[in-house]
Amino acid sequence: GNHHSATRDNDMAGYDEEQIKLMDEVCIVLDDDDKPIGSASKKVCHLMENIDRGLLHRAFSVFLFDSKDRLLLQQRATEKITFPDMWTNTCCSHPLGIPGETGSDLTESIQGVRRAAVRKLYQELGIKAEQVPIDDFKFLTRIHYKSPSDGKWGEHEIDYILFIKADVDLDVNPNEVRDTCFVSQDDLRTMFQDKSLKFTPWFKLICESMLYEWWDHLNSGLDKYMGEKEIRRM
Ligand code: DMA
Ligand code: MN
Repeated sequence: GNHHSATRDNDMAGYDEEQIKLMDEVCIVLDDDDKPIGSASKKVCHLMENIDRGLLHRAFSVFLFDSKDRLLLQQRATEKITFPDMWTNTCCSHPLGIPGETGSDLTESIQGVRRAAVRKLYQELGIKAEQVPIDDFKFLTRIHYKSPSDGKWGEHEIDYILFIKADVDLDVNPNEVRDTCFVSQDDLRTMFQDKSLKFTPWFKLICESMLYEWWDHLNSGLDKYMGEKEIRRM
């Protein structure tokens, strides 16, 4: 029949079973202005052959800071199909095409990505919902970017940037996350000097543009950066 599932695709051979199943998640397909125009599987959205034809989807990137203003980083698991083993911000994923995570105006879509963020902080890092209250996620801006992963796979997203300050307990899912660490601004600058470490392209873009300026204003003055309506094209 036509019951299409990434689980049974030949071109998924050799990848991790759990990660293959997650390729059946339903992502929100967008036009260039972040308006939902349909949906497609995570697999379809991340194949370069579709990205090269313009397929774009919605995503989010969480930056979680502890009470000492250190940023929580993760190293992606070797099992990840896209960007394995790379260091990146706290948590990234996609709001799904389900009630509560979709939204067409900015207010609704921010609520959607916040809910998705709570869901994935638990699934990847074991952070309990009560430690990351939904209203504590601060929406900064949206970044539209495209990056190949390995030729076959890549990203083409409008990425919602969310900051949250919270002290959390971690219970890491090893199928998602290989390692974690908390870093100061100096620690992160030092990590970037280390040629043996690989970083995801979106994390590099954010570090090279606004991250340190936002980080400087974590405890006062962040308001003027929050809720940006314009989509930053990178
Ligand atoms: C996708 O992240 C989102 C961005 C911003 C790159 P991901 O590959 O970690 O998604 P998932 O955890 O759902 O596999
Ligand atoms: Mn994506």
